[in-house]
Amino acid sequence: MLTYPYRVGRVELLLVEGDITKVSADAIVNAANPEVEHGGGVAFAIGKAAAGCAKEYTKISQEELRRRYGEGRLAPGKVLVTPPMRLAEHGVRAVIHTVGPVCRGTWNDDHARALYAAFAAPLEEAERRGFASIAYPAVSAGIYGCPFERVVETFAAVVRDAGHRLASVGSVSLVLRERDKVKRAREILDREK
Ligand code: AR6
Repeated sequence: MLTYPYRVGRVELLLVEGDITKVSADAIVNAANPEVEHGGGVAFAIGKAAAGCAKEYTKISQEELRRRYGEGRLAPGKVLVTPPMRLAEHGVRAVIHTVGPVCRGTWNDDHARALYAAFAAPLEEAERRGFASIAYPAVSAGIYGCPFERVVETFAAVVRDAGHRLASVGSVSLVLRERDKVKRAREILDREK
């Protein structure tokens, strides 16, 4: 996969062009909805790649949600961890679900705060579990309609802010499928260097 490396303090930030279900990282992050119902977008792709069937992975995720939190919704800023199943074949040890804000083409301070929390929480979880690497999709930049540039900037801010606290995680990837998005993300990350 085409990879563009950046250094943020002691953390390596990797911009990767490709399919997140093919990435080798200790943890991959899912852009979930509060019901962890993996019906579309990257969630569907991860569910299908992990369990062979997205519906089956939804069932596993919803059972884990009830077991972990005793309720049927994943709150913003919280994470749910589910087993990698078939993703373990290329080294994935956990899928970490996070819920980003619904922007519908708009952007305000509430969106900014919610997206920051949605990116930060999986990184903290990965650190807690002693993982060395984590890979994210562009949370909220698809069906939830947040502006792509703001999503990339928020991701970069989370990595920058967490950098000095991380002892275990040394590599944080943002995985984008489309080449034009990678180009736009590179422009943003190059600007912030
Ligand atoms: N690899 C990498 N990126 C991908 C892949 C993939 N295989 N598939 C899609 N993307 P979205 P959201 C990109 O809509 O906006 C789901 O149905 C995609 O191009 O998946 O947070 C959930 O269940 C986009 O840039 O997530 C929720 O209901 C990015 O991943 C809802 O969508 C995120 O797009 C969440 O919406």
